[in-house]
Amino acid sequence: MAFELPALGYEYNSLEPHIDARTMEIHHSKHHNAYVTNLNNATAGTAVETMSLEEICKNISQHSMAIRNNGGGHYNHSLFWKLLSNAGGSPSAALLAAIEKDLGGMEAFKTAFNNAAATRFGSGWAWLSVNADKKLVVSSTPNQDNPLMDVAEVKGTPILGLDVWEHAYYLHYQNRRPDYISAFWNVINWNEVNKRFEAAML
Ligand code: MN3
Repeated sequence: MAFELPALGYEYNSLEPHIDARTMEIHHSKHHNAYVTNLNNATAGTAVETMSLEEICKNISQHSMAIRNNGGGHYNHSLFWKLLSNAGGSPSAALLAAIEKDLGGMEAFKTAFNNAAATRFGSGWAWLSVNADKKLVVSSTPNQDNPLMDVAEVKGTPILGLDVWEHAYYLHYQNRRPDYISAFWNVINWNEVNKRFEAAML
């Protein structure tokens, strides 16, 4: 069973002006699509092609670099599209309480997350995850790694992530990654984050 490019669930222009339609179109139909194609090529005819992306990530150190990069890329982008919305929303009371307890409040969390996103050298991601102790942690990963991977410095179940590869923002923001990071806060699908937080706390 081959891996497939998921539909976005909204229009390419839905997130404007924060993330422009052209960037969304290229990011989804070209970049994400290439990760899916390359993952299928790397896993065809092997046991890996029937595994879930979560399973693959969990033992990523046992897989090839092609599977790490493209499996990570497929997992990360499939999650990222769901975390974006023009519908607004806000963190649930339970999530806010955990942010207060584990990260020192919403402002401290935003500062830590923005800092993780801004200081990731080269390409990568910023994350908010629930770790094995059911605590919220902010981290960043290089390339297409993520906190599910056994190679991640900070491990956990990601509930929010931001792609800081240049392909995610360069057409509209050029070198202004911090502007893209602040715009991201306007298009977070908090209902999805809340749902993932609840599931990760079970
Ligand atoms: Mn990307």
